[in-house]
Amino acid sequence: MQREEILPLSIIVHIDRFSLSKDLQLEALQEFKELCLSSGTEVMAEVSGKIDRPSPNFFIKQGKLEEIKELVRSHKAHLVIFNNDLTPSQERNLEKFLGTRVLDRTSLILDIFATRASSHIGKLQVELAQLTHLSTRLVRGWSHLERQKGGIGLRGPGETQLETDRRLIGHRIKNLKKRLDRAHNQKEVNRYARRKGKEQVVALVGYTNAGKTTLFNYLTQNNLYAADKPFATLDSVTRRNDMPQLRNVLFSDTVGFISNLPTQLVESFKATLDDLSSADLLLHVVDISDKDHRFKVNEVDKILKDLGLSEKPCIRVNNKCDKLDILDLEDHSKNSHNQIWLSSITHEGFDSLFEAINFNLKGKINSNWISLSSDLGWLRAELYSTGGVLEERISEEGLIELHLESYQNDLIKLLDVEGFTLISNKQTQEAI
Ligand SMILES: Nc1nc2c(ncn2[C@@H]2O[C@H](COP(=O)(O)OP(=O)(O)OP(=O)(O)O)[C@@H](O)[C@H]2O)c(=O)[nH]1
Ligand SMILES: [Mg+2]
Repeated sequence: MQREEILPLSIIVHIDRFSLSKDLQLEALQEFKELCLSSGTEVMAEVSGKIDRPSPNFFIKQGKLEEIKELVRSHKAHLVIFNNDLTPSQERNLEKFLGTRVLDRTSLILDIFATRASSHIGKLQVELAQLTHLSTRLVRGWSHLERQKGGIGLRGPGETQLETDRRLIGHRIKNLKKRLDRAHNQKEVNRYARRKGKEQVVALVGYTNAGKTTLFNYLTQNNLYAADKPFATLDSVTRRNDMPQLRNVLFSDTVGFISNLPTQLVESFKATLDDLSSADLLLHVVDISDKDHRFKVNEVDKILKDLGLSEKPCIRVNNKCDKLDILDLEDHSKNSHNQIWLSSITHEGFDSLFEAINFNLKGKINSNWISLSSDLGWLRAELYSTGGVLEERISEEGLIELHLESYQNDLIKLLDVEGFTLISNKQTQEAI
């Protein structure tokens, strides 16, 4: 379908409906402005205000309406963008009164997504979101379409144009869903292949612009697109870890979240976000230098809860520490297994991240004496290759005994191997 074109000169309007504090209101306006700029429009003026109850006809009150009209006139603006969701009739009434195009927040975000989607799945998802958005508008009253007769060859017998439009959109939505399912089944196969192997998946999640892709690129030595603008990433990508401190780990980079994410987007991206449910561990990446980070952390937590991911093991990664005055990032008193501090640009603080990831995926490190039966020479070699063997001796019965340092979960797996016996220590055995 055709993308709505955003014209260059715009007036942006932020109407607060929830009585936010002055600071939060300014932040919301700033974020909205960045969204508008990144969609490729020039912002000529900003209007903000507050309402308790939106007017059904115009959303805003008469005074604001006049103020915006005057700004449109003096700046010769082509477009008024609202940081709110408008009903189709409010949008139409506003367009008529102001004599310009009017976009609401959902249309704006959909528009940005449409320009950024590059992969096959990404494009399908955005089109599905746009069509779903459009179809609600059709149902809720695009009565003018009914007057557009003459679509020869398009209409079924006795249908009005509105019915035809709905039917065509309905078909297209169904078709898109089918194609998306197929594309995801293909990914499902890949996921199954991974499950059969030894690999574990660590997914990066977080608010848009937190630095997920920059962190991902370092961990996997990739070169995906990262940029100082919202929604730089739209497609989830999974790649093998490239850090020697981690073994058998895959990292997934995902689309960033934003507050008031349009429902159509969440629905359409559900399949992509569903990938998160198969992850073994989440890294919640936070831009700790952003003074609004607490609000953003809450928004991300809310979305994770909606997606049923609250119970998933999660490490909070406070990123962009280089922008703050934190002297020693390796100071472990600040770090724990579920919260660490680092900089994806200077690469400080990563030892703590590796430790936390290993702890979450594999449990504690223990050292134990174990014995191997004579046919387990291959396992002895494998254990040596992990670097975990501290000492070796031969028992009185002639068995190989190794003093082994290993992660608890690895050790549990080894206990299934016939001929592998744990000799010590009592404490570990109880823990297992
Ligand atoms: N100073 C500093 N800048 C960083 C750091 N990590 C990322 N950035 C910058 O932050 C901006 C956003 O980074 P991305 O990696 O694209 O962020 P993202 O979370 O992937 O964003 P979306 O894909 O839009 O959700 C870029 O300009 C990065 O260079 C960091 O540790 N320190
Ligand atoms: Mg990204």
